[in-house]
Amino acid sequence: MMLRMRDWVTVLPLLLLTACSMPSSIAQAPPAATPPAATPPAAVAPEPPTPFDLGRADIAGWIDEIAARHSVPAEDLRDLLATGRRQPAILAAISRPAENVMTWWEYREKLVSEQRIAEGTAFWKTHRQSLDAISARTGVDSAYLVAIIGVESSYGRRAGTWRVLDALMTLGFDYPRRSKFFLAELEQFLLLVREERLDPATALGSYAGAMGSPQFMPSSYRRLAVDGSGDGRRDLFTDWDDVFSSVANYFVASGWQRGAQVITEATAPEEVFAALDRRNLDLKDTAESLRARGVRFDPAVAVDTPLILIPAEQRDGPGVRVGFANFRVITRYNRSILYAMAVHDLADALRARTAAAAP
Ligand SMILES: [Ca+2]
Repeated sequence: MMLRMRDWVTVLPLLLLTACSMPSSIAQAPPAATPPAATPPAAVAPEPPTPFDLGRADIAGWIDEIAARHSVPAEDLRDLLATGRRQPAILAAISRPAENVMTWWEYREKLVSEQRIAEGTAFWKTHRQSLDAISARTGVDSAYLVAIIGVESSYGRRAGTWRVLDALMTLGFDYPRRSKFFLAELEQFLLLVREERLDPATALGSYAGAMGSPQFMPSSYRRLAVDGSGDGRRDLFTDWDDVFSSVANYFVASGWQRGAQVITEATAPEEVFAALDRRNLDLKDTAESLRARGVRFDPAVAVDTPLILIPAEQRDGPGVRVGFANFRVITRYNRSILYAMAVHDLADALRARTAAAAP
């Protein structure tokens, strides 16, 4: 994920959700978010960053455990972790309650903005050769690769300004509610640093520790990033071939179907809309079961096609859309139906703009 903290500090659910493989308790939090504008000034300035007390029993125990598990000297681990800083501003941000949950049309206006479409069209043009090659190889349309990077980091411009080491240590050691998750990611980060020869002093990311323009958490980075440029390293910070290949690989690993639909527009009776489970991310319906409830959409969709009925409020009232298996794939990248719809709509807008500009 994503987005400079100062712009998005109130959009916490979005930031967290974008962390690729967040656990389901976070993943199924109400879809993002609060309006990104107007963060009230903090009443009290956050405390300054400080080193961690590595002698603290839980921290010392964790270091010994990790050292033993990966056969590294505990002293080396302590030397590295001694450079980490506890960032109270991260704790303040992650603890801030989400306020108004955005409706789909509000969310869409924020994420599928004219600026993001214009920048994405230019970005696509710049990287066309690489995107086309990776798309042909993997079956993931270039428009979706560009859209993911556009939503995650504004095409790499906003990939995060926190040191990943600080973020993961702060949340792992001092945010009990998600400690287990973030300590697991810290462990993954330490392994990643070693494997990919990253510099932990300078590796930057979101305040939840997501890295590079596609905003991979360390576990996703280790599991799913690929070396698209063939130089023997997986570099999601500066190597666009690696970035595009890795996002495509994430999609493929989540079940992306080449050339298949993502979303189709639909209408539904009011009571069907009202009864929708907004947290559902699974293909619980089929074309047949939806039609039986009065949902109307493309009659060409075969009766046994697995589908999800998606709430999509419009400015003027209720709205629904129907998602296919590829829609579900996008929610694996970030477990939010609003996010997945925004990626799809941005991809559509980028395709339309790019086609219109073609000679
Ligand atoms: Ca590479």
